[in-house]
Amino acid sequence: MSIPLKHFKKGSRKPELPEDGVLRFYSMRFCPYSERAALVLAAKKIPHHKVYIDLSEKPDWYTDYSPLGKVPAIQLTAVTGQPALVESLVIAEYLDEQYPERKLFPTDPLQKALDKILIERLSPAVSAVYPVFFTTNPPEDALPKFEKALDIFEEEISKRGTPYFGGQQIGMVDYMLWPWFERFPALKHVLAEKYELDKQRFANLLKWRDLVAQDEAVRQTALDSGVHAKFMLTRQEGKPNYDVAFEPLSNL
Ligand SMILES: N[C@@H](CCC(=O)N[C@@H](CS)C(=O)NCC(=O)O)C(=O)O
Repeated sequence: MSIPLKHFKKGSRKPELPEDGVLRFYSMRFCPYSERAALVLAAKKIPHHKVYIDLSEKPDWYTDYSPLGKVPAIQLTAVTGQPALVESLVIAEYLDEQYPERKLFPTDPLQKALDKILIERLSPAVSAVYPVFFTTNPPEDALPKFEKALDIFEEEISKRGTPYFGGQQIGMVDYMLWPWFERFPALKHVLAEKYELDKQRFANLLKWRDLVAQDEAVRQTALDSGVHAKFMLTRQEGKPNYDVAFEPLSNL
């Protein structure tokens, strides 16, 4: 049974999925939080069915899985009662513990706590840059604020002295931060003047970004910055088109 490659909208029938005990993943293709869950599923090679939700016209049945109507959600169909989980970090941590073959969070509780704090520290950068992505009239100081908020990530990766925030190998902290770093290069498409992060100011962070971009799970889930920009422009126009993710690249 294949699920149509589209975002399900209000009025659509719930997709009929096989009762095969395979985990069900509810997502929106451009949602960075959903991408976190997608990355963990890919890194751990966890089989799953994927259902995309149109967030501007949500199907009524979606609250059966996510009471607040947010993505991501996963439904554990092999577990009694088939519970659903929401919140990207809750999902990531659950999957890491339930599928421990390739542990992504550090086993040291202190390091794990520090990594979680670092993940949260990206929010000022995200808040600063979102109006540039999604509105036609962002505040003038948006980009300086965005860059200032990224300084701590350059300092941190330099201080850690490892290729990844997670150490010598890619870890949960890298996967949880990545979705936003995948989107930042869309700035060069959505702004009138080409924009790149300063190569000297963010030297180690950009090295990290290039390295993470090569990871297998990242390559499986990532979208090109031009596709992100295309979606952002539809959102700026007030008509988010989630399905642009599935259009051929030549339509860019
Ligand atoms: N804290 C949540 C945030 C999830 C979130 O805000 N998802 C957005 C899409 S990127 C969403 O579902 N928005 C729809 C809504 O809020 O109604 C998480 O980490 O999963």
